[in-house]
Amino acid sequence: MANLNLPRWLPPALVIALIAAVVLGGRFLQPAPVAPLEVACAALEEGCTASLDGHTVELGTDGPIRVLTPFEVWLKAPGARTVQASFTMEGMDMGFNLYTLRPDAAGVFRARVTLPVCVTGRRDWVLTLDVDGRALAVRFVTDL
Ligand SMILES: [Cu+2]
Repeated sequence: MANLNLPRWLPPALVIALIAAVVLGGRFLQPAPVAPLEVACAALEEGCTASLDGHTVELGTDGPIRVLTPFEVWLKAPGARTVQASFTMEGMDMGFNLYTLRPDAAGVFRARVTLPVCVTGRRDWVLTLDVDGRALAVRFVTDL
């Protein structure tokens, strides 16, 4: 049997390189997440409209937007199947929260949500509405 005189470190190095290639390649091949569509909404309580893939959707809230007080998030998006809402703060982990909006008798998607108190006292939030895999992001500030 021929002695290839390979350095002892070479086989493990090749294995590590192969694993790295698979991991990095897998990450690279995943579809790039589509950035959420930013919706400028001066007053969520009064409702706002946005254009999502050429369709006009309406969204808003019912009830005062306060922490620890349930209020309703609604979305009018004819033809939508799955609508979910989550709340985050820019650059801050605000814990896992995900609400599924269910259509009412009129076909308006609704969910009753409750926001936690921010430990730093911040009141600026980002509402992300996922409509069949397309995300709308709406910035808002709680009343108190
Ligand atoms: Cu916060």
